[in-house]
Parts: sequence; C-alpha cells; structure tokens
Amino acid sequence: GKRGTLRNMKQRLLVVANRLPVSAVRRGEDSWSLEISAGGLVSALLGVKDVDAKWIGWAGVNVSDEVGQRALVRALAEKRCIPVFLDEEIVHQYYNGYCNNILWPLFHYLGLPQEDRLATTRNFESQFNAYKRANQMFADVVNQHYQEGDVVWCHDYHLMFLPKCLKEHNSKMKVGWFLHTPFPSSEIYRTLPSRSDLLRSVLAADLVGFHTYDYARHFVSACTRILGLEGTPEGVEDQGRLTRVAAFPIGIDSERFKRALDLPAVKKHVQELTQRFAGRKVMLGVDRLDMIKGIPQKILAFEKFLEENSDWRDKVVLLQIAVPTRTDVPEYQKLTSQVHEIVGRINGRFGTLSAVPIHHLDRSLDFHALCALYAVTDVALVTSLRDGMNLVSYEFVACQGSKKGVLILSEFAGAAQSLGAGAILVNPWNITEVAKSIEHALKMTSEEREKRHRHNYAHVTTHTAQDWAETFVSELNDTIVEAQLRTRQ
Ligand code: ADQ
Repeated sequence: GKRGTLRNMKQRLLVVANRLPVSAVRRGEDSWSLEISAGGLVSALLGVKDVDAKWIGWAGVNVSDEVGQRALVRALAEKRCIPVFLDEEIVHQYYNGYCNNILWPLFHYLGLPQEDRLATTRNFESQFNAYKRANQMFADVVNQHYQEGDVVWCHDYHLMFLPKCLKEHNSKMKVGWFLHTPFPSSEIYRTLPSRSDLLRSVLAADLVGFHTYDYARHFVSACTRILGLEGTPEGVEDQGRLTRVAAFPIGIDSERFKRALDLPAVKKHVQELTQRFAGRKVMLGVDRLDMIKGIPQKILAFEKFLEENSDWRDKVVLLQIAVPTRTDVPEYQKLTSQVHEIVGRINGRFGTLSAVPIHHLDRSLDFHALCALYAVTDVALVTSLRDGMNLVSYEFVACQGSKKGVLILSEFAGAAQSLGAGAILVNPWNITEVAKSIEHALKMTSEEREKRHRHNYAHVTTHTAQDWAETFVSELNDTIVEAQLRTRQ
C-alpha cells in the first residue's frame, strides 16, 4: 500500500512554516485571543483525508515573559498549533533581513540589494547567521514534538536550512520541503553568497517540491552547476542518495468560494456592487502591495488603454485592492506612494465630477466582500513581474461560474502554466501589449469568453489545494518507502 505500515492509522503530519495560521492578541498577563486565518494552506490541510496535522511556526508576536509564553502555548494547542518563540533581534535579522530583504527579491529576479555594497556584505554575514539560528530554533521545536512515523513538511524560503537541521538530529525523519515562490534561474541564484549551504540543506530533505517544472529544473541546474552533483529525471543524486525533486502546483479550495457565493449576505453585496457600477465594465486587481505584483505597470497599462480608447473612458472602472505588507521597509513605502501618485494623476486626467476611472484601496477585504468583488468583475488583471503561482487568478475563476469573465494573466506567474489556455497571457513589462489585451478582453465575444472560462474553471475546480497537499504528502511517504527498499535490496 501507498502508506506502508501506516495504512490503517492516521498519518501524523507536522507542518512547519514561518508563520502559524493564526493571529494572536494578548488580552492579559496569561490570556490570549486567537483567530485562525483561513488561508489556502489551512483549508488544504484540513481537507486531506487520513491525515492528522499539527502546525509549528512563529505566532507573529514577541513574547518575552514565561507566563505569557506558557499561556500562548496552551491557547494554541487547542488550535493544533505549536509556537516557536523568536526574539525581536532574530526577527529583525532573520525575517526582515535575510528572508525579506535578500531571499524574496532574489527569488523574484530583483537581484541582491545593491545600494551600499559594503554594508550589505557586512550585514549579510550576520543576517545569514541569524537565519541559521532561527531555523535551528524551528528544528528544536519540531524535535520536541516529533514521534516516530510522523512526516515533517517544511514550507518556503524562510526555512531552507531546516531540512539539514532536522536530518542531522534524526536521519530517519521523513522530511519534505516546498517552495511557494519561484526558484530563479541558476544564473541569478548563484550570486547568493550562501548559495551552497542553502542548496545542501534543502537536499537533505527526502522530497523537494515547486509550483512548476521550470522552478524544479532551475533548482536541479543550480545543484549541478554550483555543487557539481548529478541531476536525474527523478531529482538530484549525491553519492548514491537521491533527493526527489518534482512539481506540485498548488490550487485553492474552490468549493469554499462557490459556497460563499450562495450566502444571502454575499448575494446582497453582489447586488449592491452591480448597481453601483451599472453601465460600466468592472476590471479588478487584488494583490498584496509588493514590487513583484507589477501594480504600477498594471495601472500605467490601464492609463494607456484609456488614452487610446476615449469612447471607453466612462464605461469602465478599475478597482485595485492592495493590502499593504512589510510596511516598515522603505522600499515598500516608496511603492505605496508611487502607486498613489500614478492613480491620482490618472483620476485627475480622466475623471469627471461624477466618476473616476480607478478606485484604489490600501487594505485587505474580508472573505465575503472579496468573493462578491470577484463575482461582479468582467476582467481581472494579474500582472505580476514574477509570482510563484498566484492564487488570486484561481479565486477569480472560481467565482465566475455565471459571469464568465476574462482573466488577463502575466506569463511570469506560475499560474500561466495551468491557466494559459484560458487566460490572455501578457508580458507585464510591455505596457502597450497589456493595454491591447484590455481592449481585447472588454470587446471579447461571449463565445470566446465562455470557451476560455470553461477551460480555466475545469482546471481550478479539479486541481484543488486539497489535491495538492494530498499528492505531496503521499509522495513524501512513497519516497521514504522507496529509500528503505533500496537499502534492503
Ligand atoms: P502571495 O504572494 O501572497 O502568496 P497569492 O497566491 O496571490 O500571493 O495569494 C494571496 C492571497 O491573499 C489570496 O488568497 C488573496 O485572496 C489574498 N489577498 C490578496 N490581497 C487581498 C486583499 N486586498 N484583501 C483580501 N485578501 C487578499 C505566495 C506566493 C504566490 C503563491 C502563494 C501560494 O507569492 O505566488 O501562489 O504563496 O503558494
């Protein structure tokens, strides 16, 4: 059987990610209130059959006193979560520094920080050391809670050092690692000073997963070129030990969106929005406010479209919902004011006393409001400059069962590989091309729209987050079984 001797038992799974899927607010010396954030990962893992999952990660708050820590551990236990306590200095160096200032931009092809080379090189050492220390702290918590037979699934670029820490402690532990961002071309990756250490650590895992074949291929190339190892169709081989490398494209819980659309509150919201924008086509962008999402490029393309299609100026509106993230980083503050400036200029240029062409909101929407917006949208605009997958494109498609709107999608989002046949694919850097695609999308015949939508909808509803998690976990189990067989033979 697929799950070997565990066939009749619930598979225990330890999910390790930088952030726990909860937000914690301290109410008193020893009391906390917790809210579970129902993101894709959570619902993916809740839906996996025969798996008993626990989460290990940082709760997003600094708790330095023991009373507070013990109380948080107790509160989180009820949500099947186990906290890793990181102090302020570690968070600054590991999370803000190494993860978000170095790995995130590099993996999205923005390169290493360049403003002050010397300072960066000096910081780099201490930030990498903090990164390793933080990963060891995650490993310590995993080791405390690990029981024989558990599988451990590590997530994302924050925890590339974790597989090695875990295997050094217990070589029999089944360890998987999945990257949610792109893995860049080895020509970009090789600029990273700690390139070899990180690759060797990831290779300590039994299964390494990416959203697309391209990312998996880039990773294998990095291992062959930088470490001189051998790439095989199965993965990477080092002195007879195989690390399996494969693509596991993530999906969404499409049923959750369909169910939401049937709720009276959401229907009411849909009705209000329909009235509000009557007589105008609705275009929508939903992004975290991040440089990788190409928000300025998107808005400039919309401006070009309005410039060249004066008859459309009072017939279309662009709603751009951008949740601020990493607001303490100067580059992100700069991006916010840049976007505000462009939006202001365009609204000043094309707005009238009664209407403006762009509504830009700096905030996050609750799930029901988001579903309603997706449902009333005629054209969704996803123009990421690079994006591991991009779930917004999937969520939009899931909510378009009746409207059958058009998706304009960057070819640099992982989602382009799965929704490419239904979406209009664009190079987000080519503003002329994106403006033309907006025109194409708005004027598209209903036959073409339906055909494109059918393709996307079939994909999104049959490649769900649950399938993704199930496939990864079962393949992680298989990898181990195979490895044991090989040593027995
Ligand atoms: P993100 O970069 O966060 O994720 P994405 O995949 O689009 O990008 O997911 C964003 C999520 O946040 C979606 O569920 C969306 O609904 C929600 N969201 C965004 N803006 C919002 C707003 N204004 N209000 C409410 N909700 C909002 C990373 C990678 C992606 C990869 C995922 C999953 O960067 O490429 O697809 O992880 O692996």
